[in-house]
Amino acid sequence: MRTQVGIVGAGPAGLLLAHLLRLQGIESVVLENRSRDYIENRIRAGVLEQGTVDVLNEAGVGERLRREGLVHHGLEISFNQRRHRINLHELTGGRTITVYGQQEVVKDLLRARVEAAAPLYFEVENTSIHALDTATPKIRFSHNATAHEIKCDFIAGCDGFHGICRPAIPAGVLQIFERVYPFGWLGVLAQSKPPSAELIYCHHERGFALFSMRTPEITRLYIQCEPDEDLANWPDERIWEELELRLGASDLTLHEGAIFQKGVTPMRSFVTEPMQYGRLFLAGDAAHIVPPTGAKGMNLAVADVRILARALAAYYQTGGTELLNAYSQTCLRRIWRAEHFSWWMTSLLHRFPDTTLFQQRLQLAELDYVTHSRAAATALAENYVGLPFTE
Ligand code: RFL
Ligand code: PHB
Repeated sequence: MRTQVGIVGAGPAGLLLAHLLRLQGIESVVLENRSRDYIENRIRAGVLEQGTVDVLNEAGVGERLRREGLVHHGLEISFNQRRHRINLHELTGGRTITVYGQQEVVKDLLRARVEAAAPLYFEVENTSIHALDTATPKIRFSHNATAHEIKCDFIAGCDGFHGICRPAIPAGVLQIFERVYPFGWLGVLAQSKPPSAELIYCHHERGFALFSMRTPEITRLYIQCEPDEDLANWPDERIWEELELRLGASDLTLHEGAIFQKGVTPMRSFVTEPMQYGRLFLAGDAAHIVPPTGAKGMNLAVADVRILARALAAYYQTGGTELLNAYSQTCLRRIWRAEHFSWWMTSLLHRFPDTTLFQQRLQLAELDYVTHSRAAATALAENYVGLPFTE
């Protein structure tokens, strides 16, 4: 097989890149090691920045998002048994966020790919990449027990944190920056009306909790837990009890509906520099991870592939490699801003196992400042809704 851009991974990064390239008349082949059913039902992110929504709309895949996405003008932060609203819309000159499940974005992009009859292979095995520092890098994989090789002009490593592309870069090329947090999130989906129409981020002495949603009838809830927590420790009654305590609100009702999905996410910050080696370009979680407290992961994946698609389009139009050569640097500016914001939100809201009274007082002082100073609230708001694309 021959293609222009070989794309490993059909998450938001890989699928959106394939779509943006197709709009520019650039061919690609997408390889995914899971089944279509699996990736359409994998529960992950839920908050889309304004810029992400704009990219999806401009790319013609925003029709259902506009219909079903829940536009939020603010969020709430709870501490010391009191809730404080951050008016995102007002503080950012009219910007908003949209709650729409990542798997819905994946479904919309998959449908566009399938309707265009563009190449996409599910359940591939033994993916490996070769000759990255030549003009014809190659991807090898097997599909239905048959071995294949694709000769590409470029390879996009969109295969997430545990993928094969980043590890294929020779030792010594990449610099890794990493921080692992001493806690995780237990996330559940429940068939019940969310307690509030907006997200509530809770700082509590028993640990962090987050009240989010997917639809007006489905709530998405998170509880700070051990990084390697055993789900067996969390029967449904304990989850509701703990959420009630951490929400600490007498004016809100926590509707206890059927919990139909449970999972534990460890938390880390991770950046690789550069995000390129020869003709391999990394995008999304393959290159960087943020803890989910800032709701930035999927948005960064979208921002990366927007830059990559534009750089590849420029190359095919003019032969120029200027934008491709600048890819890492261009992306890393936004990535490090999001890394800082995600680390800051995580540090502000969680209970650290080795915390001291001094650190707890600092957290409360910062929470008080963020919820009472317009300048501090504006800093939170502009990061949360996402900085505008300037590149
Ligand atoms: P993905 O989605 O992991 O996709 C990578 C794809 O590559 C496939 N793959 C391979 N395919 C072929 N060959 C191989 N050898 C392969 N190895 C892997 C995988 O099966 C997969 O389909 O990465 P991508 O596209 O970079 O997208 C990144 C996002 O998924 C991620 O950043 C977000 O989910 C993070 N995240 C959040 N981000 C937000 O922007 N807002 C949020 O509110 C938000 N909340 C979250 C989150 C992540 C969470 N978890 C579970 C980690 C909440 C949670 C709980
Ligand atoms: C979610 O709804 O899944 C969600 C919302 C906000 C976050 C993380 C996850 O910070």
